[in-house]
Amino acid sequence: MSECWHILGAGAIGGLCSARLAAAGAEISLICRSESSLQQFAGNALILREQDGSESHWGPPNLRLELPSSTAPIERLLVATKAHQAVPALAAVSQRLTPDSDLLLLVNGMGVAEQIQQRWPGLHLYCGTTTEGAWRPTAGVIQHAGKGTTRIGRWQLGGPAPSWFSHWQNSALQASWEENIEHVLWQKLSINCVINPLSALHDCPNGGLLERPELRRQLPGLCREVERVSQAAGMPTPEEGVLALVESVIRNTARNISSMLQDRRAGQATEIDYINGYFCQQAEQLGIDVPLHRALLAKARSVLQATN
Ligand code: KPL
Repeated sequence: MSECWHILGAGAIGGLCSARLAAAGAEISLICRSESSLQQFAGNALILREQDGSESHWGPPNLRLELPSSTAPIERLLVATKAHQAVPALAAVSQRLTPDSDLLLLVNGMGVAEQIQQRWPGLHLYCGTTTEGAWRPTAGVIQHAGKGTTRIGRWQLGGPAPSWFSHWQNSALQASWEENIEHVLWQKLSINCVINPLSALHDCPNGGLLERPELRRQLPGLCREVERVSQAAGMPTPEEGVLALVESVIRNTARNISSMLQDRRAGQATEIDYINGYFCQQAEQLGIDVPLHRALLAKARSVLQATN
């Protein structure tokens, strides 16, 4: 296989996908935001550290670093930035897209796909979500922290997988093709809009939400609101109920620091607007009152913005 992927987002997930796709034989162009972020890659190579301590180095010819201002046309683009960075990052390379470009959006939360579709209506838009665990100890180094699955589908159109999906299947990313990616993204959002703001506000690993009685008490009400909005939106709800699903994710990720808490601790902007903001907006459009989520969003916005 020799196929090219451009990748926007040199963070943990963008870096992990770059290394995994390069290992599967794809040619990767990792787009760095600026000259100074490009310079941070020692020897122009990306280093992937596996959980067993082994390391692989990815540089030319398999993986090249470039700037948005480079002129090569982009045929296939993976956007793996923070949700709020996706549209500005895409704008910086939009002159390099062609009428046939495919774009795969792999960001947390929801709402970015709609923004992209509105601004670049001709793009072939795909969305995905991953449960791979990775973090970036320093620029240019990715630490793999846990194996997960990656689910991908065509945004709003469904249909069969394009030929490039084989790059993902041939990689170690355990990718599956989804006929209805909106349902998958909504289910992820249902989980994130409960776990992420509570853990970020109370500065605790996910497990703390079951261990601390004052936090555990909040779960049933929040999950009931998620269930009501999901039903009104025509989204499937898990058979076991949203509360049981959220509790099982909390147990399975008990030691995780949620992405929102990681952002808070790093003093970075969080994805609250694309997780809880999107959820409350959907509820409002559907005429469902969600007082617990509205209060949680207001609290999270005021507290988390202070650290942004
Ligand atoms: O997706 C997550 C996140 O942190 O964003 C969960 C499932 C809550 C795991 O930490």
